[in-house]
Amino acid sequence: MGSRKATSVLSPLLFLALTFYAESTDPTPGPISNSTIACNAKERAALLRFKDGLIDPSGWLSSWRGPTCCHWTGVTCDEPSGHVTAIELTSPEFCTDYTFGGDSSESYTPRCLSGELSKALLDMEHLQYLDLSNNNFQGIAVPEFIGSMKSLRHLNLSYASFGGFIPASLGKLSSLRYLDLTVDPYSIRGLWVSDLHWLSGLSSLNSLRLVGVNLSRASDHWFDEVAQLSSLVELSLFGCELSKFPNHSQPLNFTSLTSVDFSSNNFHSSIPKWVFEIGSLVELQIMDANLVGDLPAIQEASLCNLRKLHLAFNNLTGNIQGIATGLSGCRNSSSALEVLDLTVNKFSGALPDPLGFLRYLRVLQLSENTFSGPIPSSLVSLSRLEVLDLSFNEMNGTIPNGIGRLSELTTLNLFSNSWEGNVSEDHFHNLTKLTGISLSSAKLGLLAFRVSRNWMPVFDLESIRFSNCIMGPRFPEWLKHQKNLSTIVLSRTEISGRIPNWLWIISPQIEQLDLSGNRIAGDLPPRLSFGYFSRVNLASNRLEGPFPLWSGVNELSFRNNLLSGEFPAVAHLHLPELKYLDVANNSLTGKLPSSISKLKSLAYLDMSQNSLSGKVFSNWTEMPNLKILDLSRNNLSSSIPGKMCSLFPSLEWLKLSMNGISGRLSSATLRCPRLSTLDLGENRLHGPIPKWTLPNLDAISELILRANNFTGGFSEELCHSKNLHVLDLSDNHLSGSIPGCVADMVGMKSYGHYYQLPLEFRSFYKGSIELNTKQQQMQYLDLIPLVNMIDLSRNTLSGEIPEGITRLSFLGVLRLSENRLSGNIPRDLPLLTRLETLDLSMNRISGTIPASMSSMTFLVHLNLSYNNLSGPIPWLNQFRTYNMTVFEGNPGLCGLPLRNSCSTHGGQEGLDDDGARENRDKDDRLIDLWFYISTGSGFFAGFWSVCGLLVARRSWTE
Ligand SMILES: *C1O[C@H](CO)[C@@H](O)[C@H](O)[C@H]1NC(C)=O
Ligand SMILES: *[C@@H]1O[C@H](CO)[C@@H](O)[C@H](O)[C@H]1NC(C)=O
Ligand SMILES: *[C@@H]1O[C@H](CO)[C@@H](O)[C@H](O)[C@H]1NC(C)=O
Ligand SMILES: *[C@@H]1O[C@H](CO)[C@@H](O)[C@H](O)[C@H]1NC(C)=O
Repeated sequence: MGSRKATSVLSPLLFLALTFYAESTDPTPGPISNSTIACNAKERAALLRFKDGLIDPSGWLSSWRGPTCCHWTGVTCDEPSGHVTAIELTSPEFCTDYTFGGDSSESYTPRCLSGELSKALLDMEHLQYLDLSNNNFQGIAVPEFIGSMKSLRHLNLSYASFGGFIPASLGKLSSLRYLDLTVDPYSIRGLWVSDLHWLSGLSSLNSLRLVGVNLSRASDHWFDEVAQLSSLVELSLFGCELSKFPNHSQPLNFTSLTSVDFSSNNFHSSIPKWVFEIGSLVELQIMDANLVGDLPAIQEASLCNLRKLHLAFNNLTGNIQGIATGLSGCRNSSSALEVLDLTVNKFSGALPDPLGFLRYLRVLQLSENTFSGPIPSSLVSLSRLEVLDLSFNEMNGTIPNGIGRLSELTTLNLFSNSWEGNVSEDHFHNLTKLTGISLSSAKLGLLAFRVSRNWMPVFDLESIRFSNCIMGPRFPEWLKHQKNLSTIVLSRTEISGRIPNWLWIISPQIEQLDLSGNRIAGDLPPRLSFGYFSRVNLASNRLEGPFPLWSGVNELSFRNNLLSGEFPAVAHLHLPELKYLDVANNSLTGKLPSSISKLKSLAYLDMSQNSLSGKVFSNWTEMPNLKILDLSRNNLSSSIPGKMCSLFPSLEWLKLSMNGISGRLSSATLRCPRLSTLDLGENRLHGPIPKWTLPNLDAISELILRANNFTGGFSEELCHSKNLHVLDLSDNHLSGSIPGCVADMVGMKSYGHYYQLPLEFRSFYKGSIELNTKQQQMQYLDLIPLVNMIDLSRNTLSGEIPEGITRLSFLGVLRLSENRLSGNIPRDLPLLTRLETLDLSMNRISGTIPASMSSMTFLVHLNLSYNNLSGPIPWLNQFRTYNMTVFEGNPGLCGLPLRNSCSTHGGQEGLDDDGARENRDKDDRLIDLWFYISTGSGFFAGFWSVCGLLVARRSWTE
């Protein structure tokens, strides 16, 4: 899980890591050492004018006075001529825009230059080296005249907040070896080019760094220009908004290009062949660049100099045989490869055996691809390997115990594959440097971790993550000797019994503890302190006793345990950091203390399925951050206060179903601006359903008021909600007719804009709602968005079913049973091609069953019983799967599966007048049409793609 989370924040970090890394590989020598010669008078005057143009609040250039200008800070002269050859004023501080004007609490003034660059620089005709990096020139342009500084060999204006267009005059600097115009990614300034033709003038350039410069206007030709720089050693075009990765057919003239970085662009294409034809490459990085497709064919021994290959965070496909080929056949019988990082791509196939011949390999990161097959046995001969990450793939087989010989290994990540067999002490024999290990298999029972009880491992772990791997029944004793543990994940490992005391003793160093899904029993220590902002998940065990007060914890789950007693009224004094609390399905009793609302950081609170009582929200204070609140299935009473939305201004998900909540619902209750899921089902609310108003009307996507005592009519505003896709008003006393405006419910016309739990909660628990979508109540988790349903059953609605309901093209469930509806079944019902459940039973519906309904091949659950339907049952397709209970109680119906056949049934022949024949012809045409459409789209494929997905979690009513 951790590694998945990390990916979303990676890009900016990557940027920093990479650019700072690049900082240390300057191939040009720095300024020549200082001397005691007197400086040239003209150049001394020029330096003073240059200084005058600068703003220097810290007095950094205070040494710039007196005659010996060669001794001034940052100035270097040539011996014996006294010409100024170098100005190096790179700030050692953070001078970026966001530190400027930031906290100015201290009197300390950082050494940061701003102001302007004086033309006086032109008077230093021997200046070879100019470095003004890390200052803040507040968006001034790179001056045009720099192009006339003919002697310049080294120009570094990186991280200095220059802005605007880069002048093409830079192309006149024919002696330039080093050019760095890197833009600070956090700066509000930006640098652009209108084209890159000027690059061709820089024929001596060794190092080109345009990190963060917007090259989008040069995107079509950028490589043509770059390809002419045949002396390049280093090229970094990280984050340059390049959108083309061109093919290039002419032979490339690079002979010394060793380092290339094209990361963080948006190529949306495959890697062109030429990239792997640069035989001099030592380091190649193209991460997070929207690369797609297979790798190009790579010639044998073409990557023999390559030490680092980073292609992580793309969508590359195919196998990695080509890379293995390019790395093989090298002289000295080994490639130089040290780092191979293909994390987060779509590479597939088995890992090629030759991977094991890369004897310099230190880092092998292949996680989050779809590699399959076993770990190649050759891998265990990579004696320099420090990081092996194969997690989140589809690999299988046993884990070779030769891994235990990889004595340099610090990180071994084998999480989330389909491993099987046993992992034993042998697997760790020589891993003295191991600090992190993760291991899990696809399902419990395939993989076991078996070590002797008194095993003393040779390593000292900081992090262990085991899941779906049998380690129990005893709690692993050997962990006791691991003194630096901060992450302990042993979920679904068949551990039972009590948690040993030593684990609680190290709680202050724990950042993550996950023992969920075991059979751990016993009481918990009432007081502990965990590491600050730690995450503790003990869900689905057999833990007992009162709710403990563990400080430092940020995320806490005791879901599915046996905790009892009252929720402590002092919790907020001990758990002020708590953001996530899940105590659902325990045995908490007593009044829910109003002081729980003093847990001001709470964003997620689930206390459903306990026996909590008391008046709901009585005396609660505002909980500004609460987004998700589930108190369903308790014994809470009283009415919902009108100020609920001001108590929870951030509320998105509210579930209070199955309590004893009574009273009327005030319209103020419905004005939470972000509330998208509201489940108040199975309470004792009464009175009319209040008028819905904006903005909540547009936010609401799931509304469940089932099984209360609501009266009055269907609230027509609901027809105009933009997102409502689950509407359950069943089992109330609603009367009147179903308004024709239901035809306008846009939420029922697509799957799509639906509520999802905020990202930060998704790894923990997915909010669920219970719905009567089939014959029974089902619990829906992440599939809620695929359920579009209207349930108005068990009310006293009358009138006809509005014909417009057939325009709700994505409706999956329509239940109108047990009302007083009359009229006919809408003739265009087959337009509802996704309807899975239709229940019209126990109404007064008359007329015939439209024969076209037999084309509704998705319709799995149908109930038409106890109405006044008549005529023949269209015994075709899906209808042949229905049994007689679907049709019973309609005395006028005939034919299979009922016993009364149509020919013997009185009045059946009477249908054969002209009007009826016309109707039947129309129906037959519809059958043809709909049958064609439904078979054309593949009945079974379609059926399983929707219904198969909808296989929801076991119904709690079972
Ligand atoms: C350069 O000259 C200054 C002034 O004489 C002196 O303080 C400094 O140590 C010298 N630096 C080197 C590297 O010789
Ligand atoms: C490589 O050099 C040759 C000869 O100088 C030149 O004709 C060719 O265009 C160069 N290739 C590239 C890609 O610039
Ligand atoms: C891969 O492609 C999908 C679909 O186009 C896109 O959503 C995703 O962001 C891409 N992933 C990467 C790492 O580029
Ligand atoms: C691994 O999976 C492949 C299919 O991907 C299968 O053919 C092979 O038998 C599996 N091997 C083991 C050891 O389960």
